[in-house]
Amino acid sequence: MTMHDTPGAADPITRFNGVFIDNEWHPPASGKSLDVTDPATGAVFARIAAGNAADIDAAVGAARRALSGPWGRLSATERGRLLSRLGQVIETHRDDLSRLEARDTGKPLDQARGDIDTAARYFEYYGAAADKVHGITIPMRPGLHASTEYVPHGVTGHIIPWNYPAQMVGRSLAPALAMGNATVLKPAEDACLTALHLAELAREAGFPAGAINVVPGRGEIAGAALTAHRGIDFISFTGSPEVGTLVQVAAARHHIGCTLELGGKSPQIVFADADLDVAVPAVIAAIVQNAGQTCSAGSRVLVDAAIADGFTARLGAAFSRLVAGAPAQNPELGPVINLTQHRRVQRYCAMAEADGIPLIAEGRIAEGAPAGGHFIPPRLYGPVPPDHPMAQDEIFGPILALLTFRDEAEAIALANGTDYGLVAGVWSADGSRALRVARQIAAGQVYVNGYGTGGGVELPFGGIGKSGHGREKGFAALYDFSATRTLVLRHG
Ligand code: TXE
Repeated sequence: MTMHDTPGAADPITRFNGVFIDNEWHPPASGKSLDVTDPATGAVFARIAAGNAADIDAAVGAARRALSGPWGRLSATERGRLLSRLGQVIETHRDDLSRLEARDTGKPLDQARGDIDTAARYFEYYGAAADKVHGITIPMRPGLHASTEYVPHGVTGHIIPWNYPAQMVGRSLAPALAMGNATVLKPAEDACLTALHLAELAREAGFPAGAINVVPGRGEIAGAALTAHRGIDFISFTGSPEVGTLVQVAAARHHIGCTLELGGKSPQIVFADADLDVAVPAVIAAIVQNAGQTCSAGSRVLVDAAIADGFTARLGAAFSRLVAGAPAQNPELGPVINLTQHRRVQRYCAMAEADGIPLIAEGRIAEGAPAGGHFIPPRLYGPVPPDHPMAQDEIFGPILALLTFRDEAEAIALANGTDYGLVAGVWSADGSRALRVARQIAAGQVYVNGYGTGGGVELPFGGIGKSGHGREKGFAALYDFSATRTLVLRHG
């Protein structure tokens, strides 16, 4: 990523080459822009603003004014209507947004389409929910009336990653807006064009100035400025554990809350009685989706030793049919986002090979895939020793680690044997066993005989341990993006 002194070259997409504050595009205070690279070709195709602390300050100021302006005066129902309208506007721009998302992230076009639909669904869901967050009344002694209500934090800061830019805007901003917060978003420098486009669509949907402000830029500059700003009342962060720690420290310095979603090393536990016709494709989809660059990627498969040989053969055969390619080639998976990620994934593969971990199966890179693309053929390794980095670290690539277990207790111990705890899958025809095991897994979400099924917008999501804390999605996010106010009235 290179800095330029002159934003706005003729060739690359420069339509979103600004900071979006108070419903208007502004040139960044730095006067500089950042190159955006197509992960499938390695070529620069767009420029975005290199936002800095001055832009963040202007955005926070706009958000604060919005709270006491037209945005802050809307009722919950009116906010909900705007959110629902934005969901509809997103759908009318589905084709443009999907193409932009596929180009920016390198993912196959049909996956990008699904992402845009999910982004729209977040706005629709939280639009409908905005006026349904009820407080309670609390029985007290005679003469006292006590009740609760949910009030917005104020200005919320949102830092999101590059793996699902449009979806993340919906997931992070929609519940915050539903509760009446005014927002400042710092999208990721590696992929943020749809996030910027969505800000413009929010204006089209009728959002008043200052409710949504977007400042792209480098994490250590614009992101750090956002977390350090005294005018922020709550921070929502999705990204790496390392940066998550910095965010939490910054939040602690000014005594505000934060939600951290920091990825995972999510296990899929396959018992001997599992329906493999369903489990095998689901295990593959969970690691191949977005080339493994998904916080909830099922990156470990734990297999009952009793079926390990047959299962491994079946999974391996399916793995070797997988093809990585450019979005236009309609592959199962695209490239990884950049050279840094490419090197990181290759480093893990080299480590596995150096440590003698067998490569069970490998997919391939499509013929004619652009030479500059960051493609990695999906790989299945196993058996992987439980304490090996392949079984412990979030690799964020299409690399699946296979481990075996002998009994239920060992399966649970392996599943819980990392620092992470985001999602898990349990596959078994025995319902009581599946439930018994699911309840002993230390993770925010556990799926039985499915993985990530249902789209997830409605389902509370978040981690424990190194996966972070706080909950997004579903009604849980509405509670995280607000504070309980208790009202007590003495009467009579
Ligand atoms: O993340 P970063 P990176 C994991 C995944 C991946 C690794 C590194 O394992 O391989 O993290 O990815 C902003 N103050 N996940 O380097 O740097 C940054 O600009 C404030 C899992 O891309 O954490 C971007 O907007 N903000 C994860 C966002 O943080 C800062 C998704 C995430 O970038 C900052 C992504 C700073 N000092 C990566 N430095 C998931 N949970 O799904 C950077 N940022």
